[in-house]
Amino acid sequence: MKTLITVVLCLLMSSLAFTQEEKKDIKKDTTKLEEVLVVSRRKLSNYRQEKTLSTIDNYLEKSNNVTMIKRGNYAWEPTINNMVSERLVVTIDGMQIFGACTDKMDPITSYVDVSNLEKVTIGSGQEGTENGHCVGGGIDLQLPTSKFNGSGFKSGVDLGYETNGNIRATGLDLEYTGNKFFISTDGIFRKADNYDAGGNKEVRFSQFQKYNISLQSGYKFSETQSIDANVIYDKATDVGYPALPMDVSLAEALITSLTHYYNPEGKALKSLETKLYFNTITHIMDDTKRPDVPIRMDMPGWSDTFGFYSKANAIKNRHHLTFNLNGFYNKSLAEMTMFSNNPSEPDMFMYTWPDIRTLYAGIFAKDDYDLSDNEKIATSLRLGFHNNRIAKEVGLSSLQIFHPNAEDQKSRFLVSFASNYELKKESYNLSFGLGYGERAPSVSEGYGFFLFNSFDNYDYIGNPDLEDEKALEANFSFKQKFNDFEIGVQSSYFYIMDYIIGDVAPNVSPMTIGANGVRVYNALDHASIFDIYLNSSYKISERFAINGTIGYNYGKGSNNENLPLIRPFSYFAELNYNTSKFNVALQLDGNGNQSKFSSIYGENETASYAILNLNLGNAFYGKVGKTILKYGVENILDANYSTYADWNNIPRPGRNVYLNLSYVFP
Ligand SMILES: [Cu+2]
Repeated sequence: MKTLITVVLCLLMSSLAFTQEEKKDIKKDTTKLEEVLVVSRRKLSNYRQEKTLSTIDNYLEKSNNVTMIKRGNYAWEPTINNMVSERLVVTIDGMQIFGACTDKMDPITSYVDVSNLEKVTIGSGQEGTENGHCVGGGIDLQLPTSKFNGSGFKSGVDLGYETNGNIRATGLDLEYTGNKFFISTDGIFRKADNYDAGGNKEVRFSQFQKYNISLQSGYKFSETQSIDANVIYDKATDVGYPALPMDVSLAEALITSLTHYYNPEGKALKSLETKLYFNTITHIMDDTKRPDVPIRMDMPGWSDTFGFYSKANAIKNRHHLTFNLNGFYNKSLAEMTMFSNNPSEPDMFMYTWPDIRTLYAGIFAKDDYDLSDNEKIATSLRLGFHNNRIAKEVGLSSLQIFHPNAEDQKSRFLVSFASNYELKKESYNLSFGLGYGERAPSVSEGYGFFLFNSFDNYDYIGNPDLEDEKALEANFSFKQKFNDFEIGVQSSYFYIMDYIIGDVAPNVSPMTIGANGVRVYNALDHASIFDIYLNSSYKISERFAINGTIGYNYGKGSNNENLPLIRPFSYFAELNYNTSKFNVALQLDGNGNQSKFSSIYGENETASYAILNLNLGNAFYGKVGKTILKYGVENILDANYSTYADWNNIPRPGRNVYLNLSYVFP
């Protein structure tokens, strides 16, 4: 292990005298706190040599600030700056959508696939508030923009196979683009059996199966106006969650939107985009395949969201202005039925989310002001009204057992603002910023009823009286180029007030058989989270390049305890060789041991690990199309390991050989 760290450090240091050109299709700028990952899956070289049929989860995981929490081999939960979903705003093309699982088995990212998306925008901290309020950051999964370029028919086929887990994936897309009309459709199917951890140890209940289809169509009325309709249907069945006591028999989403675009010419207003949307999610958990459960349960959940946004872009002198007026209405309902083992006793039924209605309306404004040709100040503000209502009366009376003063409604007024200075020079870039943001508690934090958390083995009860969580934030980044060498540092610090987390309720007995007890959501007076990443790259020659990243993260609460799910020391290094028709990359990816774990929240010390991956790609250009072949070996040394982000330490996949083939018919 130590030798590996030394190797990484040497790689970073040795490159400490030299720069790499910005890779064309990577658009990854370390000095900005907003990162754009282009889902360029049918290109030979893309960010960190990703597979063409890689999942969105895999894409996201390559970003510095993002870590994926894994409860199995499917539907990973993204975190930004060591903060989980409640502290983030995750949207699909600006649309709010909320998972229907009380146990976080269905993050939003699990309801789309790479075939649906064009790019992913990741904003760190208050840079992520364009679509909603957050503390940790925002992820917007962006759909393809409409095209009216008359390029005619186009199609593509993807085929993928991976040995570990016998993963099969097939994708097909067809598109027709005229001058006034376009239609495109795509479908993807993925099926996996249980995977093996290092040393051929089968991880039971790690299988999954899903398909996703989407249809997008647009019509251009005039030079300045067009309309676009989009439907995504995503259905996962037979999804195993080895880290949890239950699996999922159905996770289904229908995501629809209608968008109007207005792009006037020769005016200060450059674009006006208005979207109306609706999405509905059904989530059914399943314990019938588990051999021994103390009691059988049915736990379905539903989430429906209606919403709109209207987004304007304007340029006036040196100001680039963005406005976004948005609103949504969400209905979240989840139930639990416990089937008695003794036929003479009645089954028990309760609402785990008692039909919570959330109404939000807000406005966002941002001004990017060019101080000079290479200096910019960006200032943003979001104001919002947020209201929660408990629609099931029995849900309110149940919560009143723990919170006697709870009312059926609660309204909040939320504020976020941020300011960022950026300097871009020939050889270096510099930026720093300050921000303040607030967020409302999530449905589970506010209104959840006996939600079992298998991480710390407690049942959780929501708290309708929670204050807004508030965060002060400072960030800094710097990047310097020296000929062929480039080095960058990026860092952020969050001081979070009223940090929401569960408190043990000593006199309450849990509903879940075998649970340690009950926790009620409450807040720490404050908590601090800090992260710093050092990135470097060196272009050894025209075709050879190396790049590396090391990261350090820290998180502590006002109770002097470590916060849970804080990433330990991490490193990544890659040596790559690129030509226009072939590339190869050798990667080293690892973490130090997690010495600052949070035992009170169910963590133990996760050991250090390092894995090696080899990725290769070939491009063949024929008269009738292009073929991209990607293949390689992941975890070459078959290490048996788990990371701090693996729920209940479920081990990661061992050695895996993969092959992805894409054919693009022009
Ligand atoms: Cu679930």
